[in-house]
Amino acid sequence: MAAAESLAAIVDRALADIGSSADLAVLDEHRVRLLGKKGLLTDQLKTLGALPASERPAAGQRINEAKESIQRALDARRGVLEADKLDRELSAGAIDVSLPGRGEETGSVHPVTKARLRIEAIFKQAGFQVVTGPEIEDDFHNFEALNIPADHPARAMHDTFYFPDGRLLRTHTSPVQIRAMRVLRPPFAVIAPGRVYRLDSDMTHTPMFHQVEGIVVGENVSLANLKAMLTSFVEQYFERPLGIRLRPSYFPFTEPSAEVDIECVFCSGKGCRVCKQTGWLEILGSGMIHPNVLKAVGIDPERWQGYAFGMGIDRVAMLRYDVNDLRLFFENDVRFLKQFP
Ligand code: 2U9
Repeated sequence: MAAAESLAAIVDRALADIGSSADLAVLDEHRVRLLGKKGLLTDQLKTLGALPASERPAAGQRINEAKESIQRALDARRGVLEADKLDRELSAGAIDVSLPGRGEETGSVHPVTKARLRIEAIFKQAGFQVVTGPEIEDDFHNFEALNIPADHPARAMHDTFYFPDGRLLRTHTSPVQIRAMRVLRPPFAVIAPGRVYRLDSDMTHTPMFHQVEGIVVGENVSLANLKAMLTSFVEQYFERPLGIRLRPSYFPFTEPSAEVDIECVFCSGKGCRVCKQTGWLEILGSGMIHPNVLKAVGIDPERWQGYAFGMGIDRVAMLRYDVNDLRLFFENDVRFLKQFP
């Protein structure tokens, strides 16, 4: 019975040591000392051999029970110490969620995009549908359907980028409207904003720029309707009424055609450097859709008429946001872009 008593004493002391372990390292030292390969309980098992065979099973069982109770105490204490440790770490590294962030800089909408969205909103409100289409086009949609046949001198004006297979980068957004007109039945009103490409590069031209074109097709649509609509557009876009004038011009896809000037937004028509002392700024081209164009998309020109207009978005963005060099729009210098929050 002496061995059993000393086993009980070992377990009592072990449980007390485990219960008073202040941290996980101390607890682990106890585990090794008690249950390790050279530990106290292992020593106890080794004494079994010295016992008479009849006593061995009962003694072995007592040692195993002692090991189990020590193991349970170790597990329980480890659970407590680990939870304490986690608590301490969490409170030491606490995050104050009310502190301001480290200053992610917010981006801003590019001025050309701002101008486009503004233009779209004005036309949408007037009942126009916004349509888009491919930037890589074929000859038919970019030229042929717009009354610009192969030998037409206007082709030279367009400075087209061609692909080896004869396809091209659209030189205007008119092909988008050709595609739309082949699907829509009159009456309809659409605008086509987007990137266009021309082999041209200087102070006032970039090889890629942005256009918005619009067409209205219906019964009894007239040049007077066009002028009224453009007057209203200009007033909304520049947020003040501005004089507008139409000058006769020529485009293959409209007849008659007119260039549209607005009263200079910088000098209100008095004459300044920007308007070259004329008091007027040219911002649009326009006209009545040529009967050949209507025929090319299967619309009967005897029954339906339409007006059309086109303008450079970059150009009207420059006027609205007071930018004096077109190239600034395409350099993506953050110091420039930051000025349009
Ligand atoms: C269809 C029929 C006719 C669109 C038009 C203009 C006049 C025009 C220029 C303005 C400045 C291009 O960006 S710019 O260089 N555009 O002068 N565009 S009429 O006429 C159309 C369009 C589609 C089916």
